[in-house]
Amino acid sequence: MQTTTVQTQPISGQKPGTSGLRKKTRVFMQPHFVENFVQSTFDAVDGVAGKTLIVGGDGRYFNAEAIQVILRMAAANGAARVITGTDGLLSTPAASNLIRQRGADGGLILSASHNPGGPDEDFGIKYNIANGGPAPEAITAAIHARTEEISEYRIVEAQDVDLGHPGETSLANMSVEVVDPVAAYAELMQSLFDFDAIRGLFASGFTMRFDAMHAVTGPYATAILEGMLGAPKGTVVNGTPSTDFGGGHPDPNPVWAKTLFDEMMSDAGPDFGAASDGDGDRNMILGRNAYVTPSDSLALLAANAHLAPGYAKGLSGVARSMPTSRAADVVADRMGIPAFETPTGWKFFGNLLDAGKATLCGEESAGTGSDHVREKDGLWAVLLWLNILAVRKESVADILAAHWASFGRHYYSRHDYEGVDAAAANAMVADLRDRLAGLPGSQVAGLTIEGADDFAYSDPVDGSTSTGQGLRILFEGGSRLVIRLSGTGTEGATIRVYLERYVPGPDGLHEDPQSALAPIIAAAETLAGLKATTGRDGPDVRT
Ligand code: G16
Repeated sequence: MQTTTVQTQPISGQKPGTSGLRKKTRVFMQPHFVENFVQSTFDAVDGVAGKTLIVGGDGRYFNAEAIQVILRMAAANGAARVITGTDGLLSTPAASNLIRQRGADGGLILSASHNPGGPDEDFGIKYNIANGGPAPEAITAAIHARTEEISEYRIVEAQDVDLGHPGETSLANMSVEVVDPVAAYAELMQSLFDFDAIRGLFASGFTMRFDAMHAVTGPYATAILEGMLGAPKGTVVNGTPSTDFGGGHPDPNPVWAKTLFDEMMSDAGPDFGAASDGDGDRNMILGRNAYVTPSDSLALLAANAHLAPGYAKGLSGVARSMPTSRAADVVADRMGIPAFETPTGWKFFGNLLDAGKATLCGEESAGTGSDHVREKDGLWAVLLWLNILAVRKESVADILAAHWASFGRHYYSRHDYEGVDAAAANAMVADLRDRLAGLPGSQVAGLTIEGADDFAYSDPVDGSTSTGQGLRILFEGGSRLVIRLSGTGTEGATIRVYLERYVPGPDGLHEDPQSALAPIIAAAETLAGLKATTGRDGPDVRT
């Protein structure tokens, strides 16, 4: 088998964002695009000679072709072994687990997460390090630097490797191992949760709907919920992964999982509802007539995790991304454990988890996870909720109400303005940033501003710093407004406006969130001029 060294030139626009490199699929399909990025990644981690890599993706359009390229390049660069799932499928948390469990040196995950898939939609590649987590900024910066100077890549000339069945083959001198994508992950879940108790819950007639959104969690959810836990057939819907996610937008929120949401908001709905995203790391949690915001879910899981065997000894700490509501901080404070506030991006949790400083992590963007892997994990969150429901034997709505009564409620919503002209969005953020220092003490929309800054983070483990992570405006009484630009969009800019209002209770805990947040929404408009910048009357998506 012949190894070819192909001459190439740098291709602009290969800078990884919040979570790896995400672009339109057709951009990835350009000649040399995948090859340049993969070779740059290999070069940035001192090569892959003799190393073991995990490679897998969420099955979206171009996944199969990109994996074959990666296999041929890994072989040409001297990798010893690549492990992948059947048909190249691996959910992001399952890939993280395999990296850790198999002692791999790293992995490449092919996904654009919750973004739609297809030839005219989105694709992505992300490198994860040996702890199973997304590469930290130092490595993504090195990858980017390498993409700007690359002059050649190595690839073997070979037929496609058959990835259709578990087993082992070789490609040049490299072993290619295909594994059942679900088995090791299901075993890990069984080690964390009381499967007998959850089986008992389903046996008692408890009903659930899991919307896999035609994405990668379908096989995982079907095997675990229906196969191992005895949930009735049909509990999992849209469970067969398709390359374009059934033409949908695999983002588990009330907008994109509307069918599930509407079913759960009716008196005839099941007891429990959940959904996961394209690559299986995000989740949405619902009860009958109850929507649990991701921020509330993190707080609630932190307060109740000890009910699951894997967390019975308690939590070392809780971490959340800065824009995530501070509901988890209130729980951590009551529990006497530390609460960490990191920039947006799961990669910032890695050091805290490795150092044992945090056990649970979560983000407003529908991600929750723990130290069992180094990615957020959609199905894990669903199983922890099921374990809690099996022990507490209360409805989701009652558990939520009891939580607010005990800790107070952080009303929360995120308003997204998508596909905005990037120059206009950047100018708006720059202008507000320039005015931050003068804001404290002033009044806006009837609220008094207590503090304002551009969030910067200093990692307590390795001392690395990250600046410019989002504009924070804190109001008297515990309300908050955060504005930042998304790092995962593929077209123009997405402005994210995060709105939070704390009500300690006992009164005012059951208002409509958009009404409860009206003063903060008005303050955002006055401070940032969103209508003028976007030319729109309101956000495109409210979650
Ligand atoms: C990624 C990151 C998350 C982040 C989210 C949104 O999630 O892993 O940490 O919260 O993007 O980021 P942004 O606000 O910059 O768009 P995923 O599920 O897309 O991999």
